[in-house]
Amino acid sequence: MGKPSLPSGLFKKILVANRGEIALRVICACKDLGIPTVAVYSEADRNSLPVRFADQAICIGPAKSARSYLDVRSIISAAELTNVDAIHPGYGFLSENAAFAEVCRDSHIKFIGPRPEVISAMGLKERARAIMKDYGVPILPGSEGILGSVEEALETAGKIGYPIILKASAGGGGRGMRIVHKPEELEANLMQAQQEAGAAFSSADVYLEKYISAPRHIEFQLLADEHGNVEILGERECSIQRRHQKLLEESPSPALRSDVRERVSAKLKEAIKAIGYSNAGTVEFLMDEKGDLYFIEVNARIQVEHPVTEAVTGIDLVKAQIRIAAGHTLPDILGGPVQFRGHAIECRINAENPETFQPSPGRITGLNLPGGIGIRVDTHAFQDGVIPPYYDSLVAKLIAHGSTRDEAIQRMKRALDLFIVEGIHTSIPLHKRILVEPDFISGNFDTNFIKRWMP
Ligand code: MV4
Repeated sequence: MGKPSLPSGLFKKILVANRGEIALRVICACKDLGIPTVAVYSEADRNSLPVRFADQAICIGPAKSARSYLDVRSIISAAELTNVDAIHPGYGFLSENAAFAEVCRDSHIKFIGPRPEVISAMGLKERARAIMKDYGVPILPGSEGILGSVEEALETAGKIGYPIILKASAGGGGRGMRIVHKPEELEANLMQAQQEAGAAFSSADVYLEKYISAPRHIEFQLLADEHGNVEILGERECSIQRRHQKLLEESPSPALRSDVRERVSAKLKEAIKAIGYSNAGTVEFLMDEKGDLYFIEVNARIQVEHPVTEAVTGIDLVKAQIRIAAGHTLPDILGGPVQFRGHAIECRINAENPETFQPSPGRITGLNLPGGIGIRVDTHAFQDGVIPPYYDSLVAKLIAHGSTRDEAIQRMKRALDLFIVEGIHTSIPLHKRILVEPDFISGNFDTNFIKRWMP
């Protein structure tokens, strides 16, 4: 008898538990794999493109997310009614909800993502931090585990030196953090951090780290299958952000030294294998002024900015997620060593006032999407389509690829000039300004770039 044959089949039908550009992106990957799709939509999204382009569509509730895209019972009912065998959660909404992944498992529907136990573990930031430390992934100096007392916090902070940052273990993405500059402020801040964490995340667990005041935000993309194979697909530079909302991402990072990239990638690969992680995934790091990387958190989902990695590697990450969930092996999916080509940049085009950042929902009365060599647009926007006020304000992602960073910047500027959206305000003018800033062009920036520039 030979080795048991690995599954080469795919899913019969996939339900897309999301909306907007990512729902459309998942439908496209399914079309490329020949898999029929079911769109679910709220009453506000009845006339949206995912509804038009999926093979079937089911209304799951009113506009408010809590009663539609976050309503597990509605989504599972739609899945059972349409007889799908898998659900793709996209990003946001239920994408990192371990309870939802468990309901899927109990309903015999494959959740396209990591196992529920792994989602839970990665959702606890202090646990993820401890695991990474065990496998030699660099972390910032800080508390060993959850803080048990003010005395412990004072002792740890005293040892590592101020400023320090208190983080809610169940928080993440910038929620539930407090910076403390001196010992006299520690007790009150710890009490408030624990109180707020308990209220917001139903866990009062808080840990402590050395605070880096002007870091770069760099994240590694990975793919991991259900057979222990892991590939690291390089990094993305995500420092151009405002209040934890990324505005522009690129790959490779203009600041990451190749020896640091290689060292961290190798450690990460071992850690991800040990965790039993499977899916696409992102591991976030902070870079200090010396150019060293420190782990901060794991995102167990496909991310908004995944197309920049797709551009430089040529790998369809959403297709890979689906094949991984169907039991395919990474060597089969990738078909050879990962190769990196050139440089890619993504601009997030939001429906918002470029000066005040206020949301600007409404009807798109005129639209011209750019194209041409090196340009990709991921969007659910269309002429006369409406951007509803209930969800995040992302209307399009504009991705420029070139053989060098300069060529990618030139192509991005050209595409922004040809990108016309009428009827709503967008962040296009803001992106045009960023791309001509000397500090952006030289690659000399950190997470304070926007704040410093438009206070
Ligand atoms: C930090 C930090 C400085 N020092 N941790 C914000 C998002 C969350 N993933 C972690 N965050 C931060 N953690 C230490 N020890 C600064 C931030 C931070 C930040 C990180 C990435 C991108 C943008 C940011 C904006 C403000 C603060």
